[in-house]
Amino acid sequence: IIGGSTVPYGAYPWQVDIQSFNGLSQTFEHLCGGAVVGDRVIMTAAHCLRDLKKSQLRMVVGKHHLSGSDSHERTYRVEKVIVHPEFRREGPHSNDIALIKVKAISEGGIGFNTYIQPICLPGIQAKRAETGDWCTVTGWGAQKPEDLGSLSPELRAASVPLLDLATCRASNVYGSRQKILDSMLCAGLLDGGVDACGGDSGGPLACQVAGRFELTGIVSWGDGCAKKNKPGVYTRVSHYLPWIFESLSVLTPNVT
Ligand code: 4AZ
Repeated sequence: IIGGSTVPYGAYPWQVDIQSFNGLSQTFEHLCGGAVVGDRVIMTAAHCLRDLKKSQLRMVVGKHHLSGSDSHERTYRVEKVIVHPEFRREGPHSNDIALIKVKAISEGGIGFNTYIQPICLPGIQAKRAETGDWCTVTGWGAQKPEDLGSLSPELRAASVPLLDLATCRASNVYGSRQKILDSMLCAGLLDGGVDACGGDSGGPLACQVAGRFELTGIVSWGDGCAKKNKPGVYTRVSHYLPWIFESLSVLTPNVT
């Protein structure tokens, strides 16, 4: 996160630290962000998961400090991953969305408390966040655009306004409809200085609507970080609600 600040522990209790196994160091290391959306379900960006096997992934919730452990953190292994079937790695990542079901711990799911809470999905018909609304992007990603590898030791947040697609497609911004699809969303300042960056991918862009936070976007891509006229590009979660509900019914079948 560039141009943001550290947050108090528990302020964004849906934030997930997605880790992958590094064979060289023989440890799990930060890979991406994610968001808790259900009792055993986490949403992230498809591009985060690359060709990783389930056994190479770990989900940590209730986390604030990237290294060392926090009082309420819990770590889960992965039971099932659903990557959007039309995710395209080439060009601008399209359909950059995935759902992860965590393994139960003695029949329990992700138990919720002050430090671990799900975030709401956008409503189907309800009022949603709109252009000009200020939303919050969170993560442990780089704090300096020139130092993509430097993660933040503590969770950080930045406030960014939602831009409309016409602004984002303008010739001095991303320049075309082919690049910025209707299924994407741009947020940030055209002057630059505030943005998500390397290591924030997959994490939530949360907007407050009628007094509660909802998951409006997923950190997906951008031309660099915090550059003038290059706002962050997010997966527009509302575009995927039908796919999300279909996938949730596969992940959490109803026994009756
Ligand atoms: C990345 O590499 C990345 N400024 C994430 C977000 C943005 C750019 C790059 C958006 O994970």
